[in-house]
Amino acid sequence: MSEQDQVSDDVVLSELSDDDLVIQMHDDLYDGLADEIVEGTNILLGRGWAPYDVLTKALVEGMRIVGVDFRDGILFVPEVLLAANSMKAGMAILRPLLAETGAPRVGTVILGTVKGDIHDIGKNLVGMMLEGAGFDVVDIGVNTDVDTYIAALEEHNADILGMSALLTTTMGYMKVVIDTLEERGLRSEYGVIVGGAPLNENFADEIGADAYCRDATVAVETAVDFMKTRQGSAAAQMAGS
Ligand code: B1M
Repeated sequence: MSEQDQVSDDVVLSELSDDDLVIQMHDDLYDGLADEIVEGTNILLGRGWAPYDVLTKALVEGMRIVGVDFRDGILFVPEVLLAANSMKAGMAILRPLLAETGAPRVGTVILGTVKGDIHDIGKNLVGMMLEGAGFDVVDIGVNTDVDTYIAALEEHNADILGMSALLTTTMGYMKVVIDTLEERGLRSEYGVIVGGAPLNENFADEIGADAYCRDATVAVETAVDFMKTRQGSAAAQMAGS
């Protein structure tokens, strides 16, 4: 047993104050301790925390810290994978809670990480939040090529295409997808939202997306606004016909 495991074993999560527990969860995420993340998530929920707060304050913030040390060469891929799996274990508990708002169904979103890219935590989080806001979300996974995106849009009669990219080397693929939609005369059928850490507003404009979404909350707001506009123009068309 490593020294780190020993220290972790000595900590009784349920005896920590909320603030200390959140800090401990950041450490446990960093150390890739999925069981502890599950336990901490359940404790915070049991203390009345809103699922969204557990997600953002304990899990997303923990992952942000992991990202900094990954960038600085302190953590490497195997450790980051363990951290990611721990994060997913916590997210699995939160997912049904975030989805069960009873919101009416508002539209269908196809969600995927672009070709060449296997980062899926941000995408999954966006999917969870969209489901919670009443969207049907069809998650087509990672490393998604243009034909897979378009087949899913058509098969599910979708309203919105959501693309995620975490690498500067893969974000350009979003333009391939949008250009192909244009070429096939399909672009106006769908709203296209894009997100991921290396993106920004300018990039989204340049590739012809409808919106860049900084985070999952903005993705939900943007998707809801898009559906309102779409339903408004459909109603206006019907009134005019
Ligand atoms: Co990777 N990785 N990674 N990685 N990884 C980054 C992205 C990196 C910034 C790390 C770093 O150097 N600091 C760096 C990219 C550098 C660059 O491109 N400039 C990097 C690298 C280099 C790599 C590899 C190339 C490393 C290697 O192999 N040498 C490799 C690439 C693999 C590939 O994809 N082909 C790789 C691999 C991995 C792991 C497999 C180990 C793991 C992924 C596990 C998984 O996802 N299942 C991993 C992880 C975990 C990260 C970091 C540490 C964390 C990403 C994350 O999950 N963040 C990341 C560092 C960082 O981002 N700071 C890093 C938490 C998540 C909640 O945030 O995904 O940003 P995020 O999502 C946010 C917003 O961006 C937004 O909403 C979310 C939250 O609200 N958002 C959307 C995201 N998608 C959206 C879509 C929307 C709307 C909003 O609409 C559709």
